[in-house]
Amino acid sequence: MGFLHGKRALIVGIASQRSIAWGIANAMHREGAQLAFTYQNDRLKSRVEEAAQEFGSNIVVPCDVADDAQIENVFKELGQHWDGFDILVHSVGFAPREALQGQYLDNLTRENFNIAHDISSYSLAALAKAARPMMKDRGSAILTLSYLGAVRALNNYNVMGLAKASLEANVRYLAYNLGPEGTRVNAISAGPIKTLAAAGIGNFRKMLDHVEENAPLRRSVTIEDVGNAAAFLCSDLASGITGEVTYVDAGYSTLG
Ligand code: 0WD
Repeated sequence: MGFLHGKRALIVGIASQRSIAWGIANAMHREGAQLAFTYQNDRLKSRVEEAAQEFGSNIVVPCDVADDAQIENVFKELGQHWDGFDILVHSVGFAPREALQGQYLDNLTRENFNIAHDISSYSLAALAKAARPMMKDRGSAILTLSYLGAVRALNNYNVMGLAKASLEANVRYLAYNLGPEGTRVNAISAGPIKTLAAAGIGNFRKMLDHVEENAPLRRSVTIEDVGNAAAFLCSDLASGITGEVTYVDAGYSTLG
């Protein structure tokens, strides 16, 4: 029996089979969790429906996290299938493409700043707030995805680094707020992985090569590496861990 047997998980953020959320869904499914999914827009709907089918689920709900009404609706619809659930995976991030090229100040605008923080950080708290009644008092877990650019100034990551710093603070405040009702909140800071979102970051290939040559494990990480760590962090095996950022990056962040 898998270590997530009997758990129900909502996965937000599948865009393709390369998505980190796909790796997480795969590991959680393997460990016995029942899954539900959201998709951002009609362009991604059929892909997410395929994912759901592959993971034995028929719960697929629209959710653009920029839209409050859609966030409310997710849990209304989910409530028609489940009376409660145990795991919320937030694997969503976005900044306008031009903000992720060149120097930080080159393409910094109030609008780019707001979009990056809204989609990449605020959405975690908004989803946690809307999910709260269905997750409380059952030993639930919330997980989000961060990146090293939250704590170090990195080439091209720019305003997204600020948004990830906000996201990591969000994890600590949510953990403090929701801890008394038994809900844990954690982040995984993943090493670079070639996904759709990553393709938007300037010189991504160079970053990946650098990690593969220098990380202690001399490789980059995969969505399977991240998926397995996510499954653990959202399981009862991690019952004493909350408010943490766990690095799944082949050790890269430990280098001086
Ligand atoms: O190297 C990487 N790939 C890393 C990614 C290293 C460390 C962290 N991360 C983070 C990302 O910042 C993000 O928070 O992991 C998370 C997942 O990213 P991913 O798996 O790399 O990217 P992708 O497969 O593109 O999924 C992100 C998805 C979006 O995809 P597109 O490509 O269409 O932007 O986030 C979703 C969307 O499906 N998304 C939204 N979902 C709902 N509402 C929204 C939105 N407004 N915007 C983006």
